[in-house]
Amino acid sequence: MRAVLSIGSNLEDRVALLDSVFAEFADQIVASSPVYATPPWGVEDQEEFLNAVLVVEVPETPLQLLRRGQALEAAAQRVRLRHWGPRTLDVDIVQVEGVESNNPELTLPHPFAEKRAFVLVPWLSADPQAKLGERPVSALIAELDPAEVAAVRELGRMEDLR
Ligand code: PH2
Ligand code: MG
Ligand code: MG
Repeated sequence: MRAVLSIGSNLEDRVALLDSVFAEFADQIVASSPVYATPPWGVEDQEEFLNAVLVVEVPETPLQLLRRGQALEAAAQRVRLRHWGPRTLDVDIVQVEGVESNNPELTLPHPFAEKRAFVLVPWLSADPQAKLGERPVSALIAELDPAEVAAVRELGRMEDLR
């Protein structure tokens, strides 16, 4: 199954925490974006995030993949301070090819993906042909506030930031 993961961190050693996800999926990564510095979205009075997107090919079901991401979050000692608030590590499943889900624990595609420059900009960089459902990610980016898109700043590839 092919899945798109959005990963983020705005607490502690952000590069190392994102890198724990790159390491977990090492031989299953089909494409990956650079790491981006991104202004906090939703709840704005918190530290800047680092974000990246991984396209992975894994044997699991979507819920099993969710558990794998949650195990990484737990290993990062993630604490849930508040909704959309600061976190050591967030591993979100943006899309699983061919899958729609209304499971409250795992809605697919991710309900906010199309509004978030910090997801779409890295995703397009990882996969220039990317589509969210039927819609090209490039078209979704064109509908966002250009200032939000411009504020998503490429830092470099994970292998150069380690
Ligand atoms: N995650 C959120 C809320 N806001 N903002 C940025 N820039 N990056 C994130 O990963 C992020 C966010 C909830 O998961
Ligand atoms: Mg999230
Ligand atoms: Mg999450």
